[in-house]
Amino acid sequence: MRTRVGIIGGGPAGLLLARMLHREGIDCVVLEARTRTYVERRQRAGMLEQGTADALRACGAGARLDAEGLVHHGIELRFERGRHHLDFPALAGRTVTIYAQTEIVKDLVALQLAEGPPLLFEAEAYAIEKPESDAPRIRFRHEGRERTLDCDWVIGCDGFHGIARAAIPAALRRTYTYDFPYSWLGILADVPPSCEELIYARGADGFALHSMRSPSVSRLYLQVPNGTEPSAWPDDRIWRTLDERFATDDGWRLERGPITAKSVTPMRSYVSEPMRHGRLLLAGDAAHIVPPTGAKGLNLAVSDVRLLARAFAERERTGSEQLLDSYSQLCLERVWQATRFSFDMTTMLHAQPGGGAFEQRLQHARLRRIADSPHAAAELAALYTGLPLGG
Ligand code: RFL
Ligand code: PHB
Repeated sequence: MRTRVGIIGGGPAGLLLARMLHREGIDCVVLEARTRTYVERRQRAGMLEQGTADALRACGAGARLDAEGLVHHGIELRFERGRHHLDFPALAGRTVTIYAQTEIVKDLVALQLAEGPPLLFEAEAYAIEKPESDAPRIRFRHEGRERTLDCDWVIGCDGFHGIARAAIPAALRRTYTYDFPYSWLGILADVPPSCEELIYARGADGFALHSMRSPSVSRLYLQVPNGTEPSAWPDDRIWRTLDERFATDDGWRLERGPITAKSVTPMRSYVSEPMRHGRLLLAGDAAHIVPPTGAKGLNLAVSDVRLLARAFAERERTGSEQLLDSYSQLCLERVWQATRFSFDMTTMLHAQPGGGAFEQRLQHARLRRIADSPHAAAELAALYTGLPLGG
């Protein structure tokens, strides 16, 4: 097999890039290790920056997003039993949209299977050869056979556990990692959300987040210790802990319903530099991970591929590789801003295990500053709703 751009990974980054390249008339192929059912069911992100929603619309994947996505004008910060609303249009001139990553993946898969370019499921890449040459090659397994895909360019959109990052020689790579000393227990529940906007709560003994998937499905998260097994959290314990962490003095109530999914996610920051080696470029979780408190992971993946698609389109039209040459640097500037923001949100809202009264007073001072100062609130709103693309 041969193509111009070989894309490893059919998550949101790989699928959106394929769609954007296809619309520019640039030939590409997507290899996805898992089945279609698996990638369409993987429960993950839900909060889209305006730029992310606009990018999906611009490539023809906006119909269901516009019909079913929930436009949010702010978030609520909850601490010391009080509620503080942040008004995003007033503070940052932008809104955000709640639309599940599973739905984005379904929309992009359906478009790609209907209109191309080729998307192979159960096609696992196991080697990238000669990335520094003009003719890199991907080796992969598909339908019990070992096959090759010859490319002009290889894009690693294969997530944190993929193979692409390791195809950059270790001597040329720098990685930066921070593991937070807590995890999130996430649930889906068949109950209408108890709020109109997302609630980020610093409860007395830890963090809780109230998000949603639709007018009838709630998505909730709880801070739990690292190494927690979901089975240690029967439904009743989850609801009781959520009640405690969201408790206010004005009698707000969390509605309960049947829990349909439960999983634990560790909280990690990770950045691998550079994001390009010869004709291999990385995008999304393959190059960087942020803790979900800032809701930035999917949005960063989409920003990467928007820049990539723009760079390939420029090369196609003018022959210039200037944007491709600055791709890694442009992405990493944004990635570090998001890493910093996600770190600040995470450390401001979670209980530090073994943390003393001093740390807790500092957290409350940070939260209080955001609640009281329009400048501090505007800074949070600008970063949460998304920085402009640049480039
Ligand atoms: P993905 O989604 O991991 O997709 C990578 C794909 O590559 C495939 N693959 C391979 N294919 C072929 N050959 C190989 N050798 C391969 N190795 C791997 C995999 O099967 C997979 O299909 O990465 P991508 O596309 O970069 O997308 C990144 C996002 O998925 C991720 O950043 C977000 O989900 C993070 N995230 C959130 N981001 C947000 O912007 N807003 C949020 O509200 C938000 N909430 C979250 C989140 C992540 C969470 N978890 C579970 C980590 C909430 C949670 C709980
Ligand atoms: C989600 O809806 O899954 C979600 C929303 C906001 C976050 C993290 C996760 O910060």
